[in-house]
Amino acid sequence: MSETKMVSLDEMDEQLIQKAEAEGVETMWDRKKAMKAPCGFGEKGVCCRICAMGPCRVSPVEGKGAQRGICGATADTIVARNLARMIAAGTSAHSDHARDIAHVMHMASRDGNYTIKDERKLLSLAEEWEVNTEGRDIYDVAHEVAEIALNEFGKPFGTLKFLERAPEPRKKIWRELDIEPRAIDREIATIMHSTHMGCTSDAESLLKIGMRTALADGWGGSMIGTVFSDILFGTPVPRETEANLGVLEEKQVNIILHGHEPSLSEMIVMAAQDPQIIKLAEEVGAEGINLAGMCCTGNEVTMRHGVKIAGNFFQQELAVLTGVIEAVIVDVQCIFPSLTPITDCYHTKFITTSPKAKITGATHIEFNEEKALESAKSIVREAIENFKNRKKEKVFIPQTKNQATLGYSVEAIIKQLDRVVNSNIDPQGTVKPLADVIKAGVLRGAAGIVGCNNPKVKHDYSHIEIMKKLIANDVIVVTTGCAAQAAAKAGLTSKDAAKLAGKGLQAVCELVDIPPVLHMGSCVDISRILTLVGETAKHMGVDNCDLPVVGVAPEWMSEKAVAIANYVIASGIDVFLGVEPPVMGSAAVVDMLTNKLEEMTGAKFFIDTDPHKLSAMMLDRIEEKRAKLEARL
Ligand code: CUV
Ligand code: SF4
Repeated sequence: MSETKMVSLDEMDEQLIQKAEAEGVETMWDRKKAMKAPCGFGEKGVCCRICAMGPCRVSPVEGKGAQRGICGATADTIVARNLARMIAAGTSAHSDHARDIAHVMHMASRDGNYTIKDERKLLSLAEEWEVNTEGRDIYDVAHEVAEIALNEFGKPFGTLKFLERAPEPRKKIWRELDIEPRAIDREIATIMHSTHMGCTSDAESLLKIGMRTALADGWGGSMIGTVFSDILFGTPVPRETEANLGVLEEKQVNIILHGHEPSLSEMIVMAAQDPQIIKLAEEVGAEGINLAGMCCTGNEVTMRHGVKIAGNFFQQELAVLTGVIEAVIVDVQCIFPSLTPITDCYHTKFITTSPKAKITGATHIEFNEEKALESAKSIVREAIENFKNRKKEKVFIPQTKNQATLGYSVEAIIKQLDRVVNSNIDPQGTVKPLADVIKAGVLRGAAGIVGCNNPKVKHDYSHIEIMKKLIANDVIVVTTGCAAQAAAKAGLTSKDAAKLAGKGLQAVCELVDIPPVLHMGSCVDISRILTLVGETAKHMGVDNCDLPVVGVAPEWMSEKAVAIANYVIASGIDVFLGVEPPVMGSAAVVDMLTNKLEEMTGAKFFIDTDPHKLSAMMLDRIEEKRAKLEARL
C-alpha cells in the first residue's frame, strides 16, 4: 500500500486492516468511506435541533439563504449553543467518572478491596480542605474528604475548592469574568437550561458560561478524578513498559482493558495476579495472563503498574483483528459499539461492566464495587475459559512495539528535577529548576499534547509530526490520553528519544534523566498539567498566560476534548487544534475564539489541519510569549 493511501502511520496497522478486508470484517475505515461527505451544516455547527419547530439549518454565509431559525436564532446563537452543549457533555463525562472515584474512596477500608495507597496526598488534601486529622484514623479522614468532594458536585453555595490552587492573577480574571464555577452538576445544568429553546441567544454569554462549565471539569471533576485516584491507587512514579499491538502474547490469555475508570481496571490487575486465577490460566493451556491497556484505562494502569499499552483509540478494532484477544473488558467512554459485530467474527468476548454504558450484543457483567475483587475475578475467569476457543488460522500479531518510560505525575517530575538542585543553595521539591531552564531559554517552552484519534487525520500522524517538531526545537512535551499512547508507540516516551531533541532539551533530559516527551496519564490527568503550569507560574510570580506554554489537540474528536480545550483556554493557555471544531458557520464565534478570547483570558484558539503549519504557529507563539516574559522579568 502506498504511503499516501495509508490511513494509519503504522505499517502493521495497515496489515491488520488488510486482514480485515480478506476476512470480510468491517472496520471503522469501511464505515468512514461509506459515510461519504459529512453534512455541511452539521460540520459548520449551523444545524439546530433543540426544539421540535425545527430542525432548522441556517446558512453559514452571511446574507445568503436562511439567516435565522424559526424562532429567530442566528448562526451565531446556534453555533455557540451547540458548542456550549458539547462542553456540558464533556464535563459531565469527566466529572461523573470523578464522582465514582470519590464514592469508592468513601467506601475504602483497611481490610476492604479499596485501601488508601497515598496517605501523604490524602493528609495534604485534608489540610487544604481544613479537615481535622489530629489523632484520627486515616480512613475516617478519607471518608470525610470524600464527602466534601461529593458535595462539590451539588453544593448550593460558593465556588469549587480546587480553584484556590490557581495562581492569584488567574483567580482574579475568573472572578472578574464571573466564570468561577460553582457546583459541578450545577454548571452542567445551567448550560442545559441556558441553551434550551428561547433562553440565551447572546454568543459571548454562551462562550462565557461554556468556559465556566469547562473550568468545573478541569479544576473540578478532572482534578478530583486524578487526586482521588492517586490517593486510592498510588501516585505514579517513573516505570518502564512497552506499547503497541506487538505486546500481545500468542501463548497467553490476552485481556484488553478499555475505557476510563481505574476502580475497575485496578481490580482486574489485582485479580490477574491472584495465584488461583493464574493456575486456572495454566490449566487451560496458557502460559499466563497478559493484560494490555487501551485508551485512558490503559493509561491509568500503565502509569501505576506498568501494564503494557496495546494501543490507542483507533486500535480497539485492530486489537480484536489479531485473533488473540480472549476478552475486551470495558467500562465507560470511547468504546466503539462496533466491538459487538467485530468480536462476533472472532472468539473474543466483549464484556461491558457499567450500568452507564450497556452496549447492544455485549456480555454484561456488572462490576460491583462492594464486591470489587470478586467481580473482577469472575470477569477474568470468563476470559480464561475462552482461551480454548481461539482459532489458530485467524491469529496474526503484528510484531511492533516500543519501549516506553512513563509514570510522570507532577510529584515524579519534581523528584527528577531535584537531581540538579544544589541543596546547599535551594530547597528540594520545587519547580525551580524547570522555571530556571525556561527563563534561561535552554528550554524554549513547553507543550501539552493531548486528545484522541480522528479519521480526518491519518492515525497518529499529526500527534507524532508535531511532537517531533517541538522537541527538535527545544520545547519539552507533556502528554496524556491517546496522544500519549501515540508517543509511546512511536518511541518518543523512551529516554533514547532525547537524540531527536534540540541541544537544550537534550541536555535537560540527560541531567534530570527523563524522556523528551513525558507521559502524564489519562485525559482527567490533564489536571496534572494544569497543576504543573500553575506551580511554575506561581514560582515565577506570573500568570499561566505569561508562560511560553501551549496546549495542543492534534486529532481530537470527543465532547470531552471540547471541554478540555475550553478549560485550558480559561486557564490562560493557548489551544492549537488540528481538527476544525463545528463553529465555522459563525464568523462572530470564530472571531471570539481565535481573537477576542485573548483580551478576556490571555489565551486563544489556533486552528489548522496541517500539522506542520500548526507546529510553526506554536513555535512563533512560544517565542512571542518569551519576548514578553523576558521584558517583564
Ligand atoms: Ni479519555 S477522549 S479517545 S480515551 S483521548 Fe483517547 Fe482518552 Fe480521546 Fe477517548
Ligand atoms: Fe429552530 Fe429555534 Fe427550534 Fe433551534 S430552537 S430548532 S433554531 S426554532
